[in-house]
Order: sequence, then structure tokens, then C-alpha cells
Amino acid sequence: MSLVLTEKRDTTGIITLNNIAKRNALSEALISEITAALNGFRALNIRAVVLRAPPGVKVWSAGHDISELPDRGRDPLGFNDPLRILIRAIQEFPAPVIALIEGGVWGGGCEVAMACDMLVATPEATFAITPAKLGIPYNLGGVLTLLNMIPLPVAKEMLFTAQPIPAEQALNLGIINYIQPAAQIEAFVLAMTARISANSPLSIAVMKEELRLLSSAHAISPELFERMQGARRIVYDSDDYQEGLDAFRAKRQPQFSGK
Ligand code: YXS
Repeated sequence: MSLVLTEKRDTTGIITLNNIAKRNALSEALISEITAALNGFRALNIRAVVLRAPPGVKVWSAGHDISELPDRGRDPLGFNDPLRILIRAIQEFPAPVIALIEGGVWGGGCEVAMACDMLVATPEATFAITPAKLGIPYNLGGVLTLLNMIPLPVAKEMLFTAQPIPAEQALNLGIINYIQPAAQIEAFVLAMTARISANSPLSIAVMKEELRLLSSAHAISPELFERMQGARRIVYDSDDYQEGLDAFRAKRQPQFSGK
């Protein structure tokens, strides 16, 4: 069974995350189907992509597939982790990718949505960034994606509380572009992609790449990077990291010791 559905409407490509039973958890298999769809769209004259879940879902994506996270002792979010590969594929796709959000967006699913160029959500949509709930040390690139989208105090609140924020708050903060009722959201997003498709794809592609390069242009010294990696290693080597994984697998609340 395909984990994603793909569709071409004129010059718009639509990718629908379709593993509802697992709440569209971002497994390696699901991610490879999304990246394959994006690569397929590159070969066609696609001028805008919509990334969505089926209409009416309660969960857009439950984030990284926790069953695929390594036990303690290995970086869970290394450069070649599938989630990191997907984030880069979206950011480097040479046309705008619009996230059409219905339902809850969790963990790495928020970073996937926020790696998109624009977000349109239903009023019921929520956004929760949850590494702290699982004892996971988010990675620098991921934190930068969030920092480019969310005002610092709110980014800290979302990361430290792991609680969802509602679509209205995300709209007020400029994290999402529009809120649209579920009955109108697809037509609204397709009207947006039609406007984009009428403009110069070459001009849009170069401006998207300029914005990506400038927003990720942060001078980090080797010493600073190594210091952060060392701090992250203490976390993914910790009892707490293992406890977060074990608790999710056992469907119980984690008890973090701080060790
Ligand atoms: O028990 P079965 O086999 O039916 O499977 C259940 C869940 O185990 C599964 N599932 C997941 N499997 C792997 N990874 C996940 N992230 C994940 N989420 C869910 O899907 C089946 C249905 O789940 P269930 O019964 O809990 O559904 P629900 O409708 O009652 O609740 C939906 C959620 C999303 C509220 C709930 O599933 C949930 O809280 N999921 C975990 C959300 C989360 O914390 N995601 C962060 C993952 S780690 C990550 O993204 C990054 C590494 S980080 O944390 O750093 O941001």
C-alpha cells in the first residue's frame, strides 16, 4: 500500500500523506515516498507543490516514527536521518511547497510543515514540538528551521512545554499564512498555486534558494559546533533519552530523572 498519494493538477503537484493508521508518522518508508514524489515532480513542469493529509484527518503527522529512533548511544537526528533528508528535500525543491494543514501536527511533523514555504491551516489545526516530552536533543539544523519561523519566546515555550498551540495563535505569530475552513481550504490553496504558477518559475526558484541560503547563513565556529554536539551527546546517551523511548513504546507517561 502506498504511504503517500500523488496527483498532478495542471502545474500543481499534490502529495497526500496517507498512513492514517500510524498517524502519518514520518517513517523512513513514508519519507522515501515523499522524496520520490518530489523528485518525480522535478521532472515534470510542476510550479508548486501541496503537501497535505487526507481531508478530515485528526492528525496531519505524528512526527518522527519513534519506533525507528535508535536506543541511547546514537544520535537520533544525524545529518543522514530520514527526517533531515526530507527537510532538505522540501527546502531545496525549486518551486514553492505549500503545507495544507488539517488536524494535529506533532514533533518533527512541525518542522516538516515549517520547512514548507507557506502554510494554510484549518481553524482546528494545532502545532506541538515535542522533543522534550521524549527526552530527545533536537539538532541544530532543526532548531534553526524553527527559529526562522517562530519568535524566540514562543519557540522556547513550544520546545520546553511540548504543548500544542492552536492555528489562530500560529496565524497571529506569522507561522502560518492563512486559516481556512476545511470545506474551502483545498480550493483556497489551489487558487494560491495557480497565482504562483502564472509567475516566472525561474525567478521564484532563485528567490526561494536565496531565502534558504540567507536564512541558514549562521557563522558557527568548529569549537561551538563541537560544544553543541558534545552537549547533545550527553542527552542521547542519558537514562532520560532511553526512558522517553521506553515510555512511548509501553504507552505510559515517562518519568525523567535528569540523569
Ligand atoms: O498502537 P498502534 O500500533 O496502533 O500505533 C499507534 C501509535 O503507536 C502510532 N503512532 C506512532 N508510531 C510511531 N511514531 C509516532 N510518532 C507515532 N504516533 C503515533 O500510531 C497508532 C495510533 O496512535 P494513537 O493510538 O496514539 O493515536 P491517537 O489518535 O490516540 O493519538 C494521536 C497522537 C499523535 C496524539 C499520538 O499518537 C501521539 O502523541 N503520538 C506521538 C506524537 C509525538 O510525540 N511525536 C514526536 C515524535 S519524535 C519527533 O518527531 C522528533 C524526533 S522530536 O521529538 O525531536 O520533535
